[in-house]
Amino acid sequence: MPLYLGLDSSTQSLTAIVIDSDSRKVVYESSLSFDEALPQYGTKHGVLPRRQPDEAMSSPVMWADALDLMFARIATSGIDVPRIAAICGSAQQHGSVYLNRGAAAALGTLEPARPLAEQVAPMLSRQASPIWMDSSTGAECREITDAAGGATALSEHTGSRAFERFTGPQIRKFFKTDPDAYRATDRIHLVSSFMASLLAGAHAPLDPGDGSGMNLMDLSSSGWWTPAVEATAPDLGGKLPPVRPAWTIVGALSPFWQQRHGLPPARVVAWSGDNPCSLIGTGLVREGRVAVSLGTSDVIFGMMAAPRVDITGTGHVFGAPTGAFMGLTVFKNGSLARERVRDAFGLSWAEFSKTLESTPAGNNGRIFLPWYEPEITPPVSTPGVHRYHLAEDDRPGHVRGVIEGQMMAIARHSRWMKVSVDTIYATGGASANLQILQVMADVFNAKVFQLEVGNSAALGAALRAQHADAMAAGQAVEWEDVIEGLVEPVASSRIEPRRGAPGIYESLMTLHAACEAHALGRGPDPSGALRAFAEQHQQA
Ligand code: ADP
Ligand code: XUL
Repeated sequence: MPLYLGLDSSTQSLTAIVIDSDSRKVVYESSLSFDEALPQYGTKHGVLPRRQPDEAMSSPVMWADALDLMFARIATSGIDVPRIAAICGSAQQHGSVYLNRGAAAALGTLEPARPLAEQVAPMLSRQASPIWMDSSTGAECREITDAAGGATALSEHTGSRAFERFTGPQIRKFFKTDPDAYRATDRIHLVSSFMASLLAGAHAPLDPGDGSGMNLMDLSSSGWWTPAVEATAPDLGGKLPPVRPAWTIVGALSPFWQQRHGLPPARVVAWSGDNPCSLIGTGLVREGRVAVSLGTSDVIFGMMAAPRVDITGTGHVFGAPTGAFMGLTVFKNGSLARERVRDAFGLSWAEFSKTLESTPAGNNGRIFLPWYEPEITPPVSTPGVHRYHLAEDDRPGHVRGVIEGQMMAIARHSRWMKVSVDTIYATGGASANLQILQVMADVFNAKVFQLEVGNSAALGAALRAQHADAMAAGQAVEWEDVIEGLVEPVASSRIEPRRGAPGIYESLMTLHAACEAHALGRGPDPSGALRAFAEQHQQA
């Protein structure tokens, strides 16, 4: 009766989920917020105080500290800890951790009597880690694109054109701004492989899912793509971890964890990114359906049997933990933008939801573009919110406007994935909000379900631990069997599009596209057309 532990080191928190593989139940779930549980690091929403508005850094020592705290909780949780057979993890994607030459030995000789954090700090050649919210590498993106043969070549090989948050451009910026520290770096990990290394007590490999968020990996071979590696920084090849299949066993849980927290020598499975893990945790192991994750970022993703790269340059193709591929499109102004609107009008989530419920589909032609931060999709480097036909003090107009604006952007900018969406699985913190999901159903003209286990990334990691454990034992294993019983949609949460609403959004989406074009300086002001739309659709 083995237990499997899945961890999710996300932007704002660390979550653990333990599943029982026989009863198909979650037997333990716990989450700790970095800002609240570890205030000494001074993060806000998991991000260190910003030196520049377009930079976003976090602390690898804090992530290690959180892991130490979480294992202490698990050890005293009352679950039958010796039954934990394998551990796998999920991490925010793209973030990079820079380790020095002493790290390899230090990882293997961690002292159980001392906290992990103080033993990790000396391993680093760079104290802070740039994370996915960073958008400061525009110059490096252009340099890499040119040197690697252009945007199309980069997309075709790595699955994405150059993106500011991707690890390659971030590594190049580090090399340019601090060449000595770059030279002193022996190994560059992603957050995922760094955390796996801490568990196994040795440098861990990357999996293709997280590896494809770097602008460095060749999708078809899951190996490093030499033109991109050479375009990024000198001697980079020797500093990158190897890429191995997602079900690779990295090692056993190291003596540090066994002695410090009384844990068994469980198998440690290669970690992956939160989106690849969520693909499993939402049960999308076949092509067709999509999931929308409303976390710190909003992400729409689905499985792809073969890589269909986005020629418009909006989305990404990543490796999937099944060995196939996944398509995804990422929006930076997700939960934090919703919070900005909620807070600007002094609302609770309950009041926010009530306002959403009492306002009409189409918002009487009021459109709000919530680019509080530089946006990933569409690319917006200078942040700023844009209001069309919307007064600054219009509370209901902003509440509905932010949600409709986000949902229409998600729907329009994911068309490149060529999935005809009839069912959406909603996950992430804001998927608890049924009124937000109603707007999603109306805009997409699709049924929306919540999932029984809301943290799909941590659940996906636990399911991946089970899969890899079976593979390591030489058992034939089907993904459908691995996910059985644990990725069920909550039947009572089924949300249908409301009559008449999808038609309204069909016409409003053209105007939403026109607002985006205008805000980005590429088209005329569509306010007149919005007034005409309002007259046609005016509701109380
Ligand atoms: P991540 O995994 O990216 O760190 P989560 O998926 O845990 O983030 O989501 C956290 C976010 O969920 C919070 O920032 C908060 O804005 C949002 N959230 C939580 N409850 C609600 C709610 N009832 N309505 C809308 N948003 C919510
Ligand atoms: C994916 C992305 C985010 C992060 C943080 O490309 O940037 O979804 O993984 O969750």
